Amino acid sequence: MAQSIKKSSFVIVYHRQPYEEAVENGKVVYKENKSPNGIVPALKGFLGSAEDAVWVAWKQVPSSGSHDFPRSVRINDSYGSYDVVRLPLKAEQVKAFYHVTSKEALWPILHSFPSKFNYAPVDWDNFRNVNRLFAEAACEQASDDAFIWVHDYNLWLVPHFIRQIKPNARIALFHHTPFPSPDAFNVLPWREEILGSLLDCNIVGFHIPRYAENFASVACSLMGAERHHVRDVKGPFSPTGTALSEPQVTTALKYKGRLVEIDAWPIGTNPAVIEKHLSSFEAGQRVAEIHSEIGDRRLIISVGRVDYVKGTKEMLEAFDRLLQRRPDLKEKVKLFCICVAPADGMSAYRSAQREVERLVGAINGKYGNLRWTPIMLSTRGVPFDELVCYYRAADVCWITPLRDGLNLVAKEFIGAQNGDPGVLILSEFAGAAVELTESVSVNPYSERSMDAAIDAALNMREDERARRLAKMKERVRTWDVEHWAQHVRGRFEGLKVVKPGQVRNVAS
Ligand code: GDG
Repeated sequence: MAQSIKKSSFVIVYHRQPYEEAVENGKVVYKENKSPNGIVPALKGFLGSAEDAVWVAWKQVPSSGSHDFPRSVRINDSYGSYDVVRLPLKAEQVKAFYHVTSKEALWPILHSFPSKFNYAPVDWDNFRNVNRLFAEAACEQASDDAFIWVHDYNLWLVPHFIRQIKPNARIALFHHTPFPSPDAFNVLPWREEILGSLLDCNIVGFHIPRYAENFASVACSLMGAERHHVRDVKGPFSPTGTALSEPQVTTALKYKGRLVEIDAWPIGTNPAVIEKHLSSFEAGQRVAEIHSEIGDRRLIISVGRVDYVKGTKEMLEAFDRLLQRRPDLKEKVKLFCICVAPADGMSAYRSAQREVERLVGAINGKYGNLRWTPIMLSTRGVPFDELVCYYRAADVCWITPLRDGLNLVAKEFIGAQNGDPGVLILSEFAGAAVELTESVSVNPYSERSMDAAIDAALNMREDERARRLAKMKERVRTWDVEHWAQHVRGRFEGLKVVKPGQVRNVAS
């Protein structure tokens, strides 16, 4: 552990710390997260490869009294050596900034649920202030022309504050969520301030072209930006024919004499690590155990956080109808629903969790008996080593979000398949659906579509399952997290400072 002194040329700003902090034998330890997938490991891949990289995150501190912890810690893990700088935030700041403004006001709009937008409790001054603190913490670490990479909507105002402190910094902001159409986005009363900050970036990133186009539409219609460069959409995306397809995508906007680049590239997973783990003796044994626990039943798996956008309620209702419609499936099918409960204080998700628990209880009560419980629900996280064994053993992976930025679970399931090919049912409204076009595509807003999808998955012949899986496996392997990293690095390197405060992309 050491204080960071040197200014860094590469700073990542993401609200979460990239490890689990625990106290063991009276000593604070920083444990590496086990999963090779998700936002944190994807970003850590960048830290190890940069010599003087810094990660800026928050750390919650007591509301009153002193708090004594090292602001900066040196981490050495399998990704390399890097500094993590922790911004102290009091519980009430975290609640107002993250639990209320981010989750109750911004999240529903990002996911096109204006009816859930909750304006009343928002303290926008607090949100702005926390964003300013993040920007100041990042700038303290960064050299004048550093590359500062900000992540997600809860730090939307950070680029604006960085630009004020460091006019020559190269700033990117990546969205892990969808970006909605102007009709939904414009519900936000702070829309000009948010857009102004995003247009202070050099690059604004999204998972798929649709979100990039939505952003370009808002920037043009609200702020008077102009489309500077538009190109045809090609791999890994399907340009037409799916709910989130876009045939063309804007790659640069002109705003106040500056170029703001737009990037659409989806995060990948690490299928090699999943395959390696699953080829171990222990994993093989665990998969065999799961098969023997399930017996001659078909195993359906559904994995995600408790969140109304994830469509768990709609999936459970479809499972209820399935058991009602198909008495032949009695005792022949088991749904393992991993629906991880959020951290305390997230009132936005409390009713979603209650609804999931109520439905599971009702379905098990309606169809189950002493030999058979149709649904096994886990609101606790399952260790990653175990999760991938369930992916491997499952016959069907059922992913039905009403909206989802991408959905990494879908890609992890594909990456874990081997032997008897499993079927992926994937909502048309998950960003990953534009890549995984051989999944059984489903519209979670339509009961008929939901019923047809689960029937198709359970009835699909082995040759058809194998054909679809082979195509998706190739895609998940090709467009993996390393490919994402290479792509992003390429875009960063393409940025060239031409004169103070101005940046252009040499490629465009
Ligand atoms: C956001 C966007 C976007 C889940 N349950 C367990 C577990 N997980 C892991 C999965 C996967 C990750 O959590 C979930 O990733 P998703 O992409 O599905 O969803 P979000 O958490 O909503 O993430 C999303 C993503 O950012 C990336 O940009 O795709 O759209 O909402 O890696 O494996 N892991 C373990 N136990 C569990 O029970 N170990």
